[in-house]
Amino acid sequence: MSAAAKKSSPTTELDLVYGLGVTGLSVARYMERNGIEARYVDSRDEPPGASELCELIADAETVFGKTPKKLLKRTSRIFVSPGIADNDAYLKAARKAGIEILSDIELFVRDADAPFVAITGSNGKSTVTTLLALMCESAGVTGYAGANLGMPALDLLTRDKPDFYLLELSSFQLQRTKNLPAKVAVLLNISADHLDWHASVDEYRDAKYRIFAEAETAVINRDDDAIEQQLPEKMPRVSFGLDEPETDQYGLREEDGRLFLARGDQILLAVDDVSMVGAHNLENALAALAAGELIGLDMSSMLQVLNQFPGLPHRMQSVARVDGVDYINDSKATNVGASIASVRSLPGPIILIAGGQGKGGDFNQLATATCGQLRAAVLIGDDAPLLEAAFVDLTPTHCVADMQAAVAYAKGIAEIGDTVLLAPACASFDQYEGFAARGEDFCRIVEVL
Ligand code: UMA
Ligand code: ADP
Repeated sequence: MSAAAKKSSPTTELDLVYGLGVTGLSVARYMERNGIEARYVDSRDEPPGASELCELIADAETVFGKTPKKLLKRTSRIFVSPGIADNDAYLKAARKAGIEILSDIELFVRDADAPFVAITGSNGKSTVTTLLALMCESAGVTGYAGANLGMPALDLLTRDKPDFYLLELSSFQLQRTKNLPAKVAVLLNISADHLDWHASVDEYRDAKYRIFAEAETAVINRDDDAIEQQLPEKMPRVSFGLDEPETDQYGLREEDGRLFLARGDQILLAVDDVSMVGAHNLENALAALAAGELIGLDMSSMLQVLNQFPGLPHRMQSVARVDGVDYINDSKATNVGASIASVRSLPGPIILIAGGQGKGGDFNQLATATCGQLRAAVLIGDDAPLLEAAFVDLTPTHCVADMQAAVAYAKGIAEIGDTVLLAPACASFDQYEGFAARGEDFCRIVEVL
């Protein structure tokens, strides 16, 4: 499309905002608020934020549909959106030209006027970030949640100063953020994901570990020894896990035949009284308690949240029971690790609906870990053939055209007491706008049953 030089002189060196989605627009608002002139580039002809940018900065200099290298000669810094992978040719050229490449999170950190908690992990980030926000509210503390979840980080800065910012951070955002002095850094778990963006699993893990680089304190998962090894030696830490906790750690304790969330030997709340479903959500609950304690939230307010919060939509969401069969929407299970956790948190037999874009995930791992519990795997989307190859020798497997056909097939083979579980282990973008649209489609189809 157009390459419009409307404002600056052709030789002026300016900042360049690369990507005009949710993040790029939040950077544009930041630039506008701070009177910083920038150019806006997006490789798409019609990027989602184009018209909003036009309303925001009427004479913004924009280049859409191409990424002109000659513009780099007149660029001081690039603010790049997280969805653009590091091996992008334009970014490579910028790096070669010695241009500073920054994330919106780097800008946020420079301007943040209150301490922040940073939360990452392959799975459970949104749940833990939301739990912490609710716990803050329950304890009468102001905590603004955002970044990879909900409001982009830079927009949080336009609100009144809070007690804490609560940032959900993706590996993409972490990889491009040099300074991250979090008051509390939470690393929930690591299982392979986003191998269509990251060069290797090691690079993905390293991006996650960056969360600790400058943190004051850490919350870590005891199940993953590699995580603890990455912590700077003297960094105070609190661990969580589903085993019995030692003093000052979070875990589960059995008393009189009942299982409880516990801190050291202190019993906190019966597992039966936690509203969220699934063992993985107990880990999330324990991690949120640990982080909440480190920012000074009072325990009873936090436990009240765990007792009441049923979980976010599209995460282990009970949709209906039809003819003695439960239907569960876990559309947000977008990688192999999440899908395994999802299947393991249910008693079975399960009819698993999976498929979409696999992002380089290891479906053999999924097929092996779940085969004992599955009545069948019903597969949809672009990578259904890859899933089929992994499942076919272990579990009855059936490929169908779409969600409608998947639910119909699952209903046809389900027996009383079964669960039909949507936990796709894949991104949804081949068939839907996102995981929420996929989950809503599943719910709508099930409700018609
Ligand atoms: N794109 C282009 N050309 C461009 C710019 C972007 O093709 O010039 C493509 C990207 O390759 C990508 C898509 O556009 O496929 C969106 O990328 P983006 O960086 O513009 O995305 P934003 O709209 O800014 O949204 C991002 C996060 N998305 C990603 O990291 C892919 C959102 O997380 C986040 O909420 C938002 O910033 C605000 O911080 C979504 C997500 O899927 C929920 N995150 C991944 C996840 O959770 O697994 C990491
Ligand atoms: P994220 O923001 O990291 O994607 P969510 O809280 O949205 O995490 O949960 C996404 C999915 O990940 C859930 O639907 C569930 O299948 C799985 N999941 C959630 N928490 C965990 C956990 N602690 N360990 C493993 N899998 C999890």
